[in-house]
Order: sequence, then C-alpha cells, then structure tokens
Amino acid sequence: MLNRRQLLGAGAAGATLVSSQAWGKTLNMGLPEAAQMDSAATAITARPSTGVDYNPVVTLNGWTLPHRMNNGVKEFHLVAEPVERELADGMIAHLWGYNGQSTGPTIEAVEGDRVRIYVTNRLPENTSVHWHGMILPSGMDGVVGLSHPGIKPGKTFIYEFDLIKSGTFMYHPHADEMVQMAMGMMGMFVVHPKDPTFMPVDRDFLIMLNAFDIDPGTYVPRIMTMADFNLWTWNSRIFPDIDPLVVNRGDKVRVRVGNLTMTNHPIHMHGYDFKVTCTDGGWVPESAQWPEVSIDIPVGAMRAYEFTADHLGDWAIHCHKSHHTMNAMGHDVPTFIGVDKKQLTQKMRSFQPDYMPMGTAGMGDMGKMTMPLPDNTIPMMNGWGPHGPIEMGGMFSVVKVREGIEADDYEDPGWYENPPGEQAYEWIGELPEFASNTSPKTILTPKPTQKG
Ligand SMILES: [Cu+2]
Repeated sequence: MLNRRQLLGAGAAGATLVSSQAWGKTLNMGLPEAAQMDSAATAITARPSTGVDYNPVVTLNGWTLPHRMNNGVKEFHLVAEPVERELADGMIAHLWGYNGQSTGPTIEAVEGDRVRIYVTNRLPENTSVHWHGMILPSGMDGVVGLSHPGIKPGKTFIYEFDLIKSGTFMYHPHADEMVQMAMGMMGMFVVHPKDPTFMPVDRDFLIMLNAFDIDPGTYVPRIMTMADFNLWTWNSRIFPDIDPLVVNRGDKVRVRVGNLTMTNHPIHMHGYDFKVTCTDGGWVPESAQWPEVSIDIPVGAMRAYEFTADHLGDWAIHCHKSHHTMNAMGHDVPTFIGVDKKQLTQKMRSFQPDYMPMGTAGMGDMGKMTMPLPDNTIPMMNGWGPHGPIEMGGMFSVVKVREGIEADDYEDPGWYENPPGEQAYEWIGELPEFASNTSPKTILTPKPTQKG
C-alpha cells in the first residue's frame, strides 16, 4: 500500500504543489494563479489560520484547491485540462481533469462565504462547471446553452455566488456530458458550517466514486461504455493503491461519498454500524437517522455517514458489488470452477509450453500468480495483507483504527496485530468425513473413462 502524504500549509504550499508563489497575496486583482498537483498522494490540508475555524476534509489520494481572499471574496482557479493520472503503481491513465489531476481538487469553503471561481478551459472542446447541489443563481448553474454559453478552448469564465448552506456538493461539466464525465472531469465541493460547534468530527474523509473502461495496455478510457466498466475507482485510484483511512480510537469520524458513475454503489464498512448524517441535499436531523452497515450511494448523489471509532483493528471498507472490487477484468471469461482442464492443458502445452490453466478452484489464485501482463495495467486483485493476498481490487480500502494516533496524523500505521485469542485459527484435530472436493456435484467434468 502506498504511503506518501504531504502536509500542505494553510495557504497550501507544499512539496508537490508547483507554481503557487502568488498565493497569500490578498489584493491582487489579476487572475488567481492556478495551483497544479503532480502527485496522486493524499495531501493533508492544515486548519485555517484566519477566519472561521473548520476541520479540513481528507480527500483520499487527492488534495484541496488553495484559495486567496480578494476584498472579502474567496477566489479559486480551476483549470480544465488533459491530465495523466496514476490509477495505481504501474498504471497511468490519460484523462481529462482539473489542475493536473483527475478527479479534480476538492474545493473547501465556509457557509456564508462569497466565492469567485475562475474556470480556464485547456481542453480541445467547450466545457462548463455545474455546482451539483448548490443553491445559487440560475445563470451560475453551469449547463452549457441553458445557464450560459460554453467556455471555449483557451477561454476563462468566472462563476460567483454566495454559499448559503453547508454540506457536501460536487462539481462537473454539463458540456459534452457523456465524454467529459467518462474522461474523469469531476470533483467535490465541501462547505463547512459557519458554526464550528455544528456537527463537528475529528476525522472527515472524502471519496468520489468513479469508473473507467481502459483496455489493458492502453491509456485512454473508452467513452462509449455504459455499463461494463473495468476499473472501479475511488478518486481515480484503485486498490491496493487507495490510501487507508487512518483513525485514532475514540475519534468521531465522517466519511463523505459522492457518486458520479453510471451505477449505484452500496458502500459497506466492516466492524461498525453508523448513521447517514448528510446528503447532497443537506444535513439529516438526528431524529431521522437510522443505523446501517452498508449505504447505497445512488447515481448523482452524495451520502455522508458518521461513527465513533471504538473498535480497534483493520476494517475493510468497500463497494459491495463484487465486480466493483476487481481491477481490469473482462466480462466474457467463462466459469471454470469444477472443470478438469488436465487434458486441455496437455494439448495446449504441446504448442505453448508455458500454458497455465486458471480458475478451476475459484479465481483467488489469480492474485498470487505473476503472469505476464501487457504494459500499463494491473492484475484483477493484487493487494497483500499480513496474512496473504487480499483477493480484491478496485473500490476497496482499509479503515485502520489504532490507539494513540495524533490529531492530523494520517500516516499508515501498518497492519493491525490481533491480540491473542482474537483471530480465527485452524482446527488441527480429527476432521469429519467430507467429500466436497471430489463430489460429482462440484466436479462437473467427468474423469476420462478407461478405454477398454
Ligand atoms: Cu460499486
């Protein structure tokens, strides 16, 4: 699992932020400089040093867009552009995104702020930005042709509005809709409450669900795909290279999950029950919350849930659609479970000596195999845990709850060591008779009959 994180200062200067010298100047009337990010590492933002205090969100494998104050207006500069995104170690995708990455940077501001967002278009076609869930003037709503003309290549538009409510919102184009979303143009917009005592949490994680269809060995998503995506990602990142959610025992934790894919995702977290506290429509009153262990995130929606991290351990968090915890898979592979491929293997090896039969006892062995793959792809499932391969990929990560983790520390603490008596173990006595391994019910291919 990767473990590269930087602490960005309050105005956001950091190791991987380039060309950000102009930030901090408060009365510069020119175009705000557009910060660029060149890394897929999780960047931790420091708490604000002036204005309303809030606990910044942690965008897994993402970052928060810096802003400047200009006569009381919070100014941001988004640049829509082609980007190269590291989906995982060993796999780069050529996407469209914002300010060097896809998904785009998280925008954070405070209820009551007036924001002015400059959007520069470096794409080869029109774009726009729609502020999903925001209550704002109709002309700022970002639907090309309806709200305003498209932003032509090379041009910059200004969106300006008041943030009249707190919550979790999203941004994406409403321009060449299918293509621009399939290419990765999306991000999240968090508006913190102006009352710091309203719904406070110690850790506040942010995940944007997205999906791509990139053939192994290629770089550009197939934009016509509607259902059979082969890469299911969180913030354009796949397991095992999605960072863990690191939590101190006793912390109040919020996880905000937005969905701009073409299907719903039931997000399931182990070890806890929790409650939905916010949707992209607003905060859910306590009297209307109920316990869950999986939350369906509908298409074009956001759900935030909260829990108190009382249970130490390494807890899986994943989409519960089993195909969404796989990487780079084809959907036309036949099922081989129970098939005796000995004869086939012999025949294949007569002209391809290193032919390897797969999948006869399930596909878990595919995680362990080191098969030659085309360049620029990764296996279906290749994460490793403390007890062997984790037979999942895609939309999967680990919530790591530990004792004694400092506030603002998100460093991967390594694997949890289960105390004695608290881990499943092997029975080593006598076994009852069982025959499922050799039962005709699971061995579908009859043994070749002796020729008589
Ligand atoms: Cu899913």
